[in-house]
Amino acid sequence: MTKADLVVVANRLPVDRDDDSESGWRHSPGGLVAALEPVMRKADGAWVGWPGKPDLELDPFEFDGVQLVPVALTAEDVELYYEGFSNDTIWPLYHDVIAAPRFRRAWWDAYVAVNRRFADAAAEVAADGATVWVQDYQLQLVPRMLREARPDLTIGYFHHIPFPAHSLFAQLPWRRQVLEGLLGADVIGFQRVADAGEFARAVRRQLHYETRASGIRVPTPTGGTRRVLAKAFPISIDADAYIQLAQREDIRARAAEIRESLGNPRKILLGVDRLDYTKGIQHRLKAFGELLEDGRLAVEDVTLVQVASPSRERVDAYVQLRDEIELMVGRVNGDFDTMDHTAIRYLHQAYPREEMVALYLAADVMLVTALRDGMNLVAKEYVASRLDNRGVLVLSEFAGAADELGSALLINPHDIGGVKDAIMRAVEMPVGEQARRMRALRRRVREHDVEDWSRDFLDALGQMRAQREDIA
Ligand code: GDG
Repeated sequence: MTKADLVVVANRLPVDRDDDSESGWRHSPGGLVAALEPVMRKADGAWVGWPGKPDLELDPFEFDGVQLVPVALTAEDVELYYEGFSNDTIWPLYHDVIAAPRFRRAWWDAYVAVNRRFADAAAEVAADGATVWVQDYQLQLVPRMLREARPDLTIGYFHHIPFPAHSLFAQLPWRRQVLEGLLGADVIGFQRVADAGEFARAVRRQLHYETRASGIRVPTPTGGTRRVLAKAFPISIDADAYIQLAQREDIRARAAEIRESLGNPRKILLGVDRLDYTKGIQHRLKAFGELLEDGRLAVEDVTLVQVASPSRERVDAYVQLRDEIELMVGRVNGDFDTMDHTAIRYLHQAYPREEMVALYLAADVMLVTALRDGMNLVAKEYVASRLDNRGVLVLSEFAGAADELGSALLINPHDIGGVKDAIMRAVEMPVGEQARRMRALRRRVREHDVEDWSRDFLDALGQMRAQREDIA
């Protein structure tokens, strides 16, 4: 195996199985892959991750100039480490306990064992003095495991989801181990300034380490201290890619076709989410249903398109959520549909990116009503696609994106009355105001895209390395 100077460690490899292609693999869509691939190619990079199917044992292979290092997971690992501890303990706990987290010791044991496997794979492929960048909540123990195995490495970790308030985090039976795991990194990146603040607070309360601004002093085994940087690096999208898609004639034609097929309503509202209880889909449906009931909106004039792409379908809370959402959609449509018009066009499906952009172009109002969300890239994708500066973004203040996208109509999704008023304001907003707001939103997304994000993070890591070398 060739050793790599830059190693990304993520739960998933950046590829999906594709039996029709020559290599048997294709790129999985997503901004992270797009952002990191150019840097990875330049740096002789390697990517450590799970290939996405249980019990698949594969040797490392090269794909499009990047070395991929598969980590095998058994069906039991998937159940305990991934569906269990990652998605039924950490995910609900870190999203403000919107669903009840379940604490199972067997899940934790599997989480430790699988994190160890990822750390071992990364330690093996990393060249002497390499940089390793660990991604997200499935792998919170990897930074420390790696540091112990390979003190020569510079280690970064980026947390894509929120970090909770200490009163919630404190519920976790393994809270100290998780904090120690993360503190193995030199740089710990969060989406929002508030997330970094909550992390520092948890470190002070649980471990009694000294924290100052973004710096944390972590004791070393030799009796000294090591400085860890914990700060916000808000993630973004590949804005140019969305701009290019939004310019394509076929995609623009498809947007017109979508409007046509909905009966050319005066206004189209859009929601695009993984079907997840953090996204506030029910709050959105409730607000929209009440507006129809109140007569403030009429089904002939307005349609809500809700794409809820299938997600985590083997976790109980998601099965229940799907039932609840589909019941609500059925009720609203049953009450308000006519032969010619539908209130909610609900799609429990995943679409190619081209179709998503066509939907963004077709939508007059984008509804992002997350109850808690690390960032929410959909909000940024909508904004980037609106080349004509028309359209209105309604955005939850509980999504990380709200820190940057202050020109959206910001809402508290729990305040249904407030959500209804914001929807009305969006539907009735004069084009001048739409343009003013959209221009500001687009400027922010274009000026801070995902390439800037990865460069900022890797620069911070580089500085930490330089400081360490200075001291040594
Ligand atoms: C996590 C954090 C943070 C969705 N349905 C389809 C589809 N998508 C794409 C969207 C967007 C992505 O998936 C979803 O990203 P989000 O940011 O909205 O949400 P999470 O999946 O929860 O992501 C989040 C993110 O990590 C990055 O750090 O922002 O807070 O929870 O790109 O467009 N794409 C396609 N078909 C679909 O049906 N092609």
